[in-house]
Amino acid sequence: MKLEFPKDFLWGSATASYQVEGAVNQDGKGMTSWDKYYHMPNRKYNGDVSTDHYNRYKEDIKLLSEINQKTYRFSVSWARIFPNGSGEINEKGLQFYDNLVDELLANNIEPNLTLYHWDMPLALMYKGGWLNREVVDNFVEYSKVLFTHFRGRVKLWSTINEPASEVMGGYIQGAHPPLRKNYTEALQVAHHLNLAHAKAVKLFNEMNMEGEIGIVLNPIPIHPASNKEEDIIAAKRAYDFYSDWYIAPILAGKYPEIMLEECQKKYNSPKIEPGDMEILKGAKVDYLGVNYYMRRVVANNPDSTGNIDDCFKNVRVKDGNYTEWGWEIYPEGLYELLSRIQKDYGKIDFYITENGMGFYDKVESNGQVVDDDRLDYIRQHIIQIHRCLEDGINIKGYYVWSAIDLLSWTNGFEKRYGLIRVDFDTLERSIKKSGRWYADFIANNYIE
Ligand code: BGP
Repeated sequence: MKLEFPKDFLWGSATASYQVEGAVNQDGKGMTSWDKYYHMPNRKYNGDVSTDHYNRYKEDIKLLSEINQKTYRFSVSWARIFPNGSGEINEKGLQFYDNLVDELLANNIEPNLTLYHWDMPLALMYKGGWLNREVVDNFVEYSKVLFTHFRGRVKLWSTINEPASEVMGGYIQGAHPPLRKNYTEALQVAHHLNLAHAKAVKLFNEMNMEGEIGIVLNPIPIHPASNKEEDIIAAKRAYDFYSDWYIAPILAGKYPEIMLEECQKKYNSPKIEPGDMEILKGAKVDYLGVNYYMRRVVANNPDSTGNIDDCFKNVRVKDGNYTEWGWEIYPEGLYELLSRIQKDYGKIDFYITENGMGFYDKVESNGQVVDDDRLDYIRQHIIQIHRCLEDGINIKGYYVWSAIDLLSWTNGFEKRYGLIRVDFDTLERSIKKSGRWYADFIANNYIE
């Protein structure tokens, strides 16, 4: 059967500043939280050079054009614009993104700019990072500079990438900077991220910016491990914790009630100041960006310590299809997730802002990467997008993670995602089989 897609559907791919740019000390950039983190003892890799996209962006955009990308999602490094997080602007930093955006436009590739993809200026992290409410205003100041500068040239804007990961990684698991494990802080950080997002959206609207603004979330569809009531309850709580805690404030200006009550009782957090919920309610997004990688299957955890994310545990599915990194390949989850969001909150436009799978790529003797698994992963998810569209779920674009091989936050350079391969010894680029396949698919705009 031939599955056709709307003519104006935006097919593309994504990266993020710290993961591709390298050039960490070039042209006046300030230090970021990740620069500091990767230079702590016993770190095996860092983003000092990465793909050196900062100096090779022209070559990269040429390759993106060769594989027919209609859009490219990237993030701006806040510390390139404000080396100290706020105050004086670094013109050379702005110049880099000027060049990048102009080069994309010259190649007919629609830029999708994410304001914040985790690389917080170190100066702000020393002030307390997202735990400090003042940083919300610093974010708005930074957003204003970019809105003003790119008005008319950038039409697709995302405020923040995956607040959930920032909260979980940085403040619950202690695996990302600032390496905290504290629920009270985590919940407060989540609230501040929502405020920062909402205030930036408000500013965007007040400035009568052309185009669309949204946020990028990573909600996860959750399945109970069995039909037992305790597992069904566990799945519900897991969905609140991983997904709805972040969706509800964006789409409805509220927090899921049961979880909010529990958190305020247990952790005395988040502290919500008068007027905050009105700010969240007033920030209507033009779209919801969804990063989708996998589902979770959870069971009740009988050994729970009583913490909010401890009453359920992840379960590996028998006969499930897992990658080398233990991520379950479950394309139907994308359809299930978007259907659920639309059912809960009504009709909204979506972009799939990230979707892809990390593998140890094998390079053939002729230098080619024949990544049939990745190709199939992308294909299966595109089929689910078609299913959504047929069902009245309005997805306007899709971004493969990632455009080019890059640094994986906790897996370094071994876990590859790119449509374009990078040899990290020589920094040479080459298009993988998945990239060629995606290019043909985009040219045809249908799957058979
Ligand atoms: C998302 C992030 C991306 C990217 C991706 C893959 O959560 O937004 O930046 O890293 O996950 O994750 P990983 O590199 O850990 O496999």
